[in-house]
Amino acid sequence: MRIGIVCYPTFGGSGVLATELGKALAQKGHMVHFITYQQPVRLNGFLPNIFYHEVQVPTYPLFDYPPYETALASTMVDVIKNNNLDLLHVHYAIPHASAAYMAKQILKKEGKHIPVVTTLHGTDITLVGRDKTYAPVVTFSINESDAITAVSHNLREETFKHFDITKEISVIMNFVDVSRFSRKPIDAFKKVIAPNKERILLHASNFRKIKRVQDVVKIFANVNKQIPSKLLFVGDGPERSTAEDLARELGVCDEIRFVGKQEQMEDILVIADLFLLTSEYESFGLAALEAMAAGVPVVSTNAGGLSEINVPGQTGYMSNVGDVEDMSRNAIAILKDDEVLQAFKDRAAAHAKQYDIHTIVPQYEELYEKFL
Ligand code: GMT
Repeated sequence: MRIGIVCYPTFGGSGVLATELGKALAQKGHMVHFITYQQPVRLNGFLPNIFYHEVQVPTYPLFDYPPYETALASTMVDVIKNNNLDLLHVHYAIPHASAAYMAKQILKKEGKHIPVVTTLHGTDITLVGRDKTYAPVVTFSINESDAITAVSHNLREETFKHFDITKEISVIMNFVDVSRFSRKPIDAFKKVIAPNKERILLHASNFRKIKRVQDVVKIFANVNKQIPSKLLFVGDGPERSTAEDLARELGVCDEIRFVGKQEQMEDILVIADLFLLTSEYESFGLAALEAMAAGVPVVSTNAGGLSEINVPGQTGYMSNVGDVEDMSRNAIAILKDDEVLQAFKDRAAAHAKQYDIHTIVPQYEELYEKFL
């Protein structure tokens, strides 16, 4: 198949998932064309049947807001026509689904039919998409897609709850390449982070308000009182300085490292003992699944789709949003004993296998085949 993939090229979960999907499809022999405004961060290395088309957005003195959506739709038309694409798969509804609708209508006039699959990821539905400045266009363009998928059952329900959707939404859960994440820890790296064999806790996100990173710091401060430990913060975003300030206030700054945005998550996750995810909402929590695949148990909130992947007492624990004390108790329960910790690690790694790339990617291929 010749497939066009449209996504955000950044470290966000939707971009990561879309890029990993494209790479997996290319490895299976499909021709995959990425259409984005920048090279996606996980699109590193060379694969013969992957193509990248950059969306150029020319500026003009009249434009306070250069019309990205128009540039995207025009690029879609160009790429679809010149590469004779069979299907367009857009990730994150805003503005990808409406740009795809526009491209589809233009191509229809020229006698070319292009099926559009829209995958809903999370905040496109639960936060940004619901805003009345976007909602009518989001609703319309989702309904105009030939197929709609959501990354969890929770997100499917949220979509029906908040939008007037007239079509079926299939759930295709997010996936992880288990073989890539099940690595041996690099000892030298572990020694730098935890020279006295402290436990390593880790949080990775885009540090947006919804992630509640201040809860991560509070949990760590509680854990650190009882168990010698270190905290790694991976990623960056608007709430980073809040986290840093709080760490200083709680006297744990020296035990915390902010390592910034990282591409090789597999090398970092594998040295961790516990992943903390304190979000107010997660449609799925791909970062938590990647942690589990690396054999790292997860202490998280029970928001959104997290309860679909984190199994209490098995792969980690879940608490209500903001219940820092409960999450601290759970973290300590997992970390305090070597044997207990190892059992959680083993179960987390085993659990992640059901979301392996080789199980989930065929579900997308099956969906695509319906339109060919
Ligand atoms: O808000 C983010 O964390 C980024 C966002 C995205 O779309 O880039 O992530 C969403 O999609 C991920 C991949 O499907 C999910 O794993 C995340 O749970 C989801 N984030 C939220 O729902 C907040």
